[in-house]
Amino acid sequence: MKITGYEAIALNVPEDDPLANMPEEVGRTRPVVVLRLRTDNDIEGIAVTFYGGKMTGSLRVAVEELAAITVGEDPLRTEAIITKLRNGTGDSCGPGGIFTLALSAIDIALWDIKGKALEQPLWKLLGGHRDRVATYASGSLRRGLTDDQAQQAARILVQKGFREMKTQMALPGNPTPADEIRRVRVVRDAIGPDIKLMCDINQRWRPEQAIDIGHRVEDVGLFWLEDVTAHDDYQGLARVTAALKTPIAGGEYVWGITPFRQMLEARSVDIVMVDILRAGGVSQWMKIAGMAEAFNLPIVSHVMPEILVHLVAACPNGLTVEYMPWMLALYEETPAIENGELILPTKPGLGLTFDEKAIAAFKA
Ligand code: SMN
Ligand code: MG
Repeated sequence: MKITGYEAIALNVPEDDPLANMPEEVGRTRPVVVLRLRTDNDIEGIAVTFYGGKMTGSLRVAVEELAAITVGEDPLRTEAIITKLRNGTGDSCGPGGIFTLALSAIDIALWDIKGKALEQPLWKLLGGHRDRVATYASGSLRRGLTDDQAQQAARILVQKGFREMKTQMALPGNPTPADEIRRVRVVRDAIGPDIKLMCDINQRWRPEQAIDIGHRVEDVGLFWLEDVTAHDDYQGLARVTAALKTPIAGGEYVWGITPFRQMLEARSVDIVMVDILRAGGVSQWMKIAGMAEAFNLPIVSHVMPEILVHLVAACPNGLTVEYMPWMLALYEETPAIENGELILPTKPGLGLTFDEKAIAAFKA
């Protein structure tokens, strides 16, 4: 089998909130690039990449330039292709930025091809530890909402059957610690004691602020506090992690695999969150999962549940899948949720088919 062709298209996908219909800003879109990688036996591997913002045009070109280097290669030889791509760019424009975002798209499409060629769903190829996996609603309980809106959205998520959900602190404006604490308390009041509640800070606090507010919300019983300070302040994170009873999650902003070593050795986090696009695709995500396992730590996903469900379910230390629904509209069908758990697909590869009408409608 050989790679014969490719196409990358830039899209603007609505950043709406299909889970609780509580968007912070109506009509906002997210620029993304979708990739189709084709083989001589008519298999098409697909992938999505983003974080390019106003450079999404450049990201699309980068994906096509890397895809061109893969033509003629055997798509099952993932690591050989990754090395060829690194060499092809002089090995100097990674491990961060557009190179890695483009590499990740290629790697995801290669794994989709691998699954389709071997007629197995990706989660089984990667280890197949479980066939259903916990998931949490994300993207609804955002910091820009009022307390009332957050409560209303949280109740809708519970009614929809979610057993886990994520909210945010580091509220807009100049919140006092009391304002921050009130937000998680009102959400907890709305959902009751038995729903797992996570809270994302998106790097907006100082370590000492995280320790102060973290102590004050301990009785809320958060499942985790996420990205409480700058992602690469490994020692600062470690101080927060050591000081608080609430588990600290982090890692989505980290590029490649090597910084995870520093992060784990410094005991910066209790729960390792890996973004597949910043990590370098399926191949690198799985290596980081193994590293986390060696440190006796659980691993969780970031965005794109339709893809990440495979990876989290594959690992013995996979904890839960972030159900961030932004990209679901790109596909004809996405994994179902039953009793608050995602059901693993049985179709080969990613088990996803682009909805061609949606792709045409979202074209940038
Ligand atoms: C997040 C960051 C970037 C894009 C989407 C979502 C957020 C999360 O940090 O963890 O959901
Ligand atoms: Mg986050």
